[in-house]
Amino acid sequence: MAAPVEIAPGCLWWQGYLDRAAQEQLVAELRDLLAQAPLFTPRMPKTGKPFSVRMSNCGPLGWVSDEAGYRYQPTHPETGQPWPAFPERLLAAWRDLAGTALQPEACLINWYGEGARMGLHQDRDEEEFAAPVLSLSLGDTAVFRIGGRERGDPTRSIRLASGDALLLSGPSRLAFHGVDRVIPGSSTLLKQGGRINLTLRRVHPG
Ligand code: MD3
Ligand code: FE
Repeated sequence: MAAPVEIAPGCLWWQGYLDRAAQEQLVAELRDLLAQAPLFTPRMPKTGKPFSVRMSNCGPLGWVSDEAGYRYQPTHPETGQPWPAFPERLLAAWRDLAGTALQPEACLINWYGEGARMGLHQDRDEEEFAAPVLSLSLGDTAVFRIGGRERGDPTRSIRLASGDALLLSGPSRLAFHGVDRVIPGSSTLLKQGGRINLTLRRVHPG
């Protein structure tokens, strides 16, 4: 495995962590998984304004958002079914890169179609910030931005390409971050284009 680049304190970036064959295998597993737990359109708390990113989850817990608020729950918000199990390849990535003996409890699946983006935010709905978050990117390249713990802190931008892994630990765990845009046609992995981001997370303290 190539050495990671530290793009902000505690934020490690492995370019090309997954080779093409591993990316294709993961996409095939995700196709089956999304047939069980279909993508849903999250809505903003209170206003109900839809996100441009569509989502699903796997693992014991999943992140959902609607008029009632942001939360983790064990079931899909539309089907009421438990989330599917983690694909083995995701657990292997966590073992390789996360640097903790704790198991992940949730994996949020973000799907970016044409024009989808994610505004600058912090991930604070977990009850555990000591554990890292691990992100894997598949499909079209994203222009990803990360700053500091305050919204106004300076930011740095990197392009997350298909197969890249990003670990958010230490000070970067509570950094503001977002996706400014996705570059159409930048990958041949997903036949219909678009981008998938997977984030493995710990929700509760060990
Ligand atoms: C920095 N996802 O799901 S992945 C998210 O590309 C999210 O879909 C983006 O932000 C995406 O919450 C960014 C990289 C990432 C993931 C989680 C983080 C960066 C993070 C948590 C804390 C700090
Ligand atoms: Fe986030």
